[in-house]
Amino acid sequence: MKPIEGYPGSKIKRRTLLGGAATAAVVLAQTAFGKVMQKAVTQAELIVDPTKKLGPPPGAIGTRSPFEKPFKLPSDTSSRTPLQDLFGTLTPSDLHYERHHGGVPLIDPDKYELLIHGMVKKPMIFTLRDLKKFPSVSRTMFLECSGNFRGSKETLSPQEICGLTSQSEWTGVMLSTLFREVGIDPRATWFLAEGSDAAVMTRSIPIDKGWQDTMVAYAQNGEAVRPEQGYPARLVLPGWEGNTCVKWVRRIEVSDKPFMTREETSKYTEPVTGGKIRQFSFVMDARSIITYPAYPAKVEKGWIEIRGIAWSGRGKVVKVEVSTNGGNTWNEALLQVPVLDKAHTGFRFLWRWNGETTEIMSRAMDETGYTQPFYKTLLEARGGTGGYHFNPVTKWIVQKNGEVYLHPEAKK
Ligand SMILES: Nc1nc2c(c(=O)[nH]1)N[C@H]1C(S)=C(S)[C@@H](COP(=O)(O)O)O[C@H]1N2
Ligand SMILES: [Mo]
Repeated sequence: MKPIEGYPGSKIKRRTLLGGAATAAVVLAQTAFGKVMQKAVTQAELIVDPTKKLGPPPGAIGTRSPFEKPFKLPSDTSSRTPLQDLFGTLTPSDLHYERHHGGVPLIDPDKYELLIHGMVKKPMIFTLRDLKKFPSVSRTMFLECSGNFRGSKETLSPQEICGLTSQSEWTGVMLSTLFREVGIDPRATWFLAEGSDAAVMTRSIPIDKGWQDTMVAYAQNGEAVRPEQGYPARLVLPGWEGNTCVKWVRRIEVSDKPFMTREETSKYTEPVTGGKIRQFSFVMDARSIITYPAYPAKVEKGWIEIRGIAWSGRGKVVKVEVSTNGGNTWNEALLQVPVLDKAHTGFRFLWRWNGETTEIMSRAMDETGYTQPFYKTLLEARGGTGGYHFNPVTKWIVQKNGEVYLHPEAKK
């Protein structure tokens, strides 16, 4: 940012602009993110004066500017949302995190069927057309994998630490609507949800959650659910761990007991103190993370808008506090309104950095009074081993030279 010399009437010199871009490219080129940026800056130099040449006509499908290259960091089993590259709280569908136990199946929507059977009056099969005939509901909420924590080294970005969460507007039919169609036996207490991927992933879910707010979603952010997110239909359980949100859902079996599937016995359980293991910990606890400034960003002395997101599976976020002095004092951040229930909520705090090395961090509070725990407290509660549902306060160290790194305490 700089004032234009001699304004009004003066022209910005082309050389000045390109010079600025080239410097930025050199600084950024030292990181992996920088390599992508550098390429984009080089392309920019090909553009002469966009006011002198007719641009291409409207296209059949929109594109992202070639200058913007957010990516999902895929591994064999998951890929993560680049939280540090996003603004606001809606995740572009192609940047929604992915977690697959058996890859992504491609399902023909005309052949899709959802069977509901077990402790019901009349078992039924619903086609996709059937699902779309019922009254529909849209709801903006987050999904989060309960395995959403990584903290092995200082050079991790928000994406690498907790990019297994994303937010979409989901549209579909309430499961309670389908429950009424089949007539649930009043003695039923659980149901099994089964996916039609190579993992045939299954989870047992308390029937109350089915009646309360579980959705069979066929649309995401205004279009059909993407194959990676469960096309043509998936379950979305507001505020509950991502694993219960069975994708490519093909079967629901109503029962009076849980089914004790692999994903709720050997997986998706976490140690607590006393050598015990916690099972069926469905709800995602409140969490927040500063996404700017955060690694790999570099900041300058002066005013900085600290930005981030906060969320809770138990309800609305009511408060986010930010500390810029290692936790000695806390300031209430501004929440972006409207604050939605069980949804990513943007927060911001204006900070004047004096250029000295310091620690910045955020902690979220939800409407149940739950406060996001510190790393050490949480680790102690888990008998020193961590596991799923690990939602600690994330601390960033802002160094004198403006570089930002993850606090070395986060070693899990
Ligand atoms: N059928 C099926 N459903 C599934 C999975 C899967 O592998 N197969 N992964 C689960 C896990 S562990 C998570 S965190 C979420 C991820 O949803 P997403 O890939 O749309 O982000 O889907 C859940 N539903
Ligand atoms: Mo997950």
